[in-house]
Amino acid sequence: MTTPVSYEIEDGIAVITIDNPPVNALGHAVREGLWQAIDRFAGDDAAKAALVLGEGKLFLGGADISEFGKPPKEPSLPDLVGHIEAAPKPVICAIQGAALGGGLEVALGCHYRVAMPGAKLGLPEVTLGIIPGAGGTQRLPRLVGLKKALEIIPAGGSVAAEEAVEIGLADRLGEGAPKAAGLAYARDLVADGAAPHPVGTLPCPEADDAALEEARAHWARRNRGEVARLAAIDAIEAACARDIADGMAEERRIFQEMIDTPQRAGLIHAFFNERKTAKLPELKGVTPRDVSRIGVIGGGTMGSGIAASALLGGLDVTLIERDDAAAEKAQATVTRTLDGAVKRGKLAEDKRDAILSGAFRTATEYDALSDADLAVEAVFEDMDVKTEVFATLDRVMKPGAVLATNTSYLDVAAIAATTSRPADVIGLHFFSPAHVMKLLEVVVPDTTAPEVTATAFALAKKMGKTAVRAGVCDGFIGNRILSAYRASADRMVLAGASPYEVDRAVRAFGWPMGPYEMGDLAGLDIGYATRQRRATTRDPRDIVPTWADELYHLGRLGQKTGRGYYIYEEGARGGTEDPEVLDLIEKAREAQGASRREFTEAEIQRRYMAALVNEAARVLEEGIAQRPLDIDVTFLYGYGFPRWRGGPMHWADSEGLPALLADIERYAEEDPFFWQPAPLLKRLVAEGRSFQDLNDAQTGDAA
Ligand code: T1G
Repeated sequence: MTTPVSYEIEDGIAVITIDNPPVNALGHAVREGLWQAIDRFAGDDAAKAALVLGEGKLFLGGADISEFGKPPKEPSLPDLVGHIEAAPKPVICAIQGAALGGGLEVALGCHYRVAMPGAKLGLPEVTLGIIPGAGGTQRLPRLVGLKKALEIIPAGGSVAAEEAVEIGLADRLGEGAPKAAGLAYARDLVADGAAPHPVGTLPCPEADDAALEEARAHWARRNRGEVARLAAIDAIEAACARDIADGMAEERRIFQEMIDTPQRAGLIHAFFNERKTAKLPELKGVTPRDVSRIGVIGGGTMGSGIAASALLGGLDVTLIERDDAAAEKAQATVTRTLDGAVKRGKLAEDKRDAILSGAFRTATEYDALSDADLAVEAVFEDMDVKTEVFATLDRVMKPGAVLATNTSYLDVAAIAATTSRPADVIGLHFFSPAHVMKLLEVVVPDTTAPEVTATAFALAKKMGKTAVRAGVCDGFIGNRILSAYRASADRMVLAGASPYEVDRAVRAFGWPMGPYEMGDLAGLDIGYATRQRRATTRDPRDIVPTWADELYHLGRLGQKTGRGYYIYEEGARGGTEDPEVLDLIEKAREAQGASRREFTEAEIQRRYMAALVNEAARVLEEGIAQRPLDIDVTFLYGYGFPRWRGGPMHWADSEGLPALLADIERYAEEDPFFWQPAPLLKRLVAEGRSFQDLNDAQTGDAA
């Protein structure tokens, strides 16, 4: 097998090129090849300096994550970085695209660094539940100082090439191709008689206890429960008091601790699975249709958000509203969103102007969509309204155009059946705010053509969305499962828990907020409307949170009315508990003859998650989700499930399905209607299998 590391001499410079597609990950063969290339350079009198390059779109994508958890193979990455740093002659690297994690640590082992415009230099390790483990926590602070290192490393962040030069992380901003820029710099250094400049021997950064404590407090609050970010701060602190060898030893100790944590397993699970949702057997070899011009019907919150998200993804957008006033309102909303992107540095001003003057327009006539490749409607959630919109789209849009609905629960198959082209109809369920939330549920009726599904996934990628394939049912994957664990909360409240205890327990588990805070945020009228919609088909054995209906009738709709489950004072952060709500719930319990008991935080968490997993097993069984990983990614990207737990299905596996099933069977003794154990869960336990086994079985033959 050819080595992924080549060595050639050009004008007295040893050019060492790493070519390990797709991201030049520093797997064993690369580490071995790089080690040997440095040895060859050290003994090569024809080489006055060395230039390290990464072939392709980026320099180095970091350690090979797929090697984690496997027996390490020498040379280790920290040893390799030390080997580069110890070279007797200057080693330069030129960084294009990205130098991430171990990739940046290799660059820090080099004596000089050229950063090409557009490149990002970062240490994302904490997002994988580990810390930089090849000297990043020791060398970066020596180069850029403690404060800047505390900004970058615990955030898993990166800096652009220009900033890298400003802060001293890179020595020069390159021009043209990375190799030419690197060679030019190497020649200059040789001409100047520059000596090797080992970063590791630079003085320790000045300690600053206040900055360290501020960073610890920030990350403990912002990413509650995560350990790696705090561990990274400990490693950075070590750099302030120890020489490089001692500091590296401390970093290694902490790194090994993190490698063994369930959080590392969860975050790596998330990393690989978010890249698998688009790998569907049904799409193998299927070519998506080209989509560059889309229509959005409806300029309300969702429609404007979808339009803005598509514009930010480089698409041409025509937004249809019913009249000029509504169109102007939508125009203003989209403009405000793009202005926000400019303010946050996510969009250049001139790009915003070009979008607003060229790529975006509103219209009140559907004929404006005659050459659109795809249209997505985000009109009122009513089947008659949707049917009328689709009839018009069916009439005006060109053959081969995709007709999509953003409905969050209506039957997409039924909508498709009202058109002359059901094979071109699909569901694109965006989450609000659509220009922020990454999740997109691609809802696929049986009538949809595979290339239309492939087109939806290609559109999602263009829009920077993570798409998950969902089947047709009420609520698809996420909202259907949400309604189950939401109902488990109501059952606990009816049985004696306060909504405030439930919210606290759910937050302590790692969710961003509890179900009652979430209800107040979204508006309690939404829950009320859903209960009304389902009232005619509700099973008489089911419970009704009558207190929630009472809150609605009292006009207590949540944050938007200042009162819901909580009281929201003007300018106060969050809501305060309300004894009146507890009285109201007590009356509801009495009216339903419910007896009261205490709930511990652990039991609330367990029941909440058991309800989620039990319904998820049904969703899998029915094929609404094809793999457990699709459910994991749905909850990571659409519902704020704590990423360091990997996803609810990964959590269930780590808890053990037998214990989870035993709990559900015990709950079923008191409430057989709600706690019916899902047949798939029983089958997996009987067969000694896990949800991960289902993932492995499915993705084996994926695209
Ligand atoms: N190791 C192994 N596989 C990787 C990988 C990596 N580091 N990075 C990407 N892949 C795979 C990915 O799974 C996908 O596989 C394919 O490459 C294309 O990825 C000691 C220990 C570099 C910005 O965290 O951020 O260094 O699905 O679709 O959009 O301190 O990949 O095709 O089979 O994402 O062009 C630190 C992680 C590791 C960077 C490119 N490095 N990667 O984005 O491609 S820990 C990272 C990324 C570390 C040291 C520690 C992105 C990218 P498949 P992609 P992309």
